[in-house]
Amino acid sequence: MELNQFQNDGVIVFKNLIDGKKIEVIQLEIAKIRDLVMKKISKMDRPLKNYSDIAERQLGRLDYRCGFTADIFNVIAQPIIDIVNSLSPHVDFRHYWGAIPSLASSGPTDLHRDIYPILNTTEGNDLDKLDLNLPPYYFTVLMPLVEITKLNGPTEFIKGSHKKMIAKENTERLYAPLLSPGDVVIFDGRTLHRGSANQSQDERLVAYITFVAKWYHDQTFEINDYLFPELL
Ligand SMILES: O=C(O)CCC(=O)C(=O)O
Repeated sequence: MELNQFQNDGVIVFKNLIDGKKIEVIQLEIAKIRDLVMKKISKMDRPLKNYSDIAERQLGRLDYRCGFTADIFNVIAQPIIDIVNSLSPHVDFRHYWGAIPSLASSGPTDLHRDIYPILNTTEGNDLDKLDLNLPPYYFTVLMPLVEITKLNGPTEFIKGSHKKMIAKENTERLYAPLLSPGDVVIFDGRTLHRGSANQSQDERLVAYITFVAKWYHDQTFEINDYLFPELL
């Protein structure tokens, strides 16, 4: 059932997958990382340029991938690793953690896929047949650490777009699940999605795990320019 839904939509929500105690522990751990990050970047030019361990997609929409070393991150990842393996049993994955806080009043991101076309034969968000014929080889797993409401900016998805070479934003209905801490969203990296604007007065904090096939060249770490080498 879950497998069917995921294959059709390219995105699936698991309600209450992580218990409240564990959520509290990662909230505390990420707050420690956040303090270090905010202290350092408050003295820098913004939006930040792209580093291997931190990016600012636009002013106030950060993405950091450093400091996730506490054991709780392994504990929480384990059941998710099992789900990912069941969704794509023929692919061998590695994974890494990150967090995407969008600060109060930050704008939306562009609609995008998390993967690039393997053969580099298409432009923009378009994919080639080859990209669609592969089994899922890239998953993004979102874990909200605050309530996600219409106001603070749910992630919006075009269901089924992971199976389309060309998917036009304005012809499709966007799916924007409202979520609570403990819920988990898993989507195929080919699924078109975007972060919507945070129109609230509070930070919208979402942790994530990226799962990539071991053969996939993830360009995230290619830059080899770390702002927080001490958190590696
Ligand atoms: O911030 C969001 O809701 C979107 C996150 C996103 O675009 C991504 O994980 O690639």
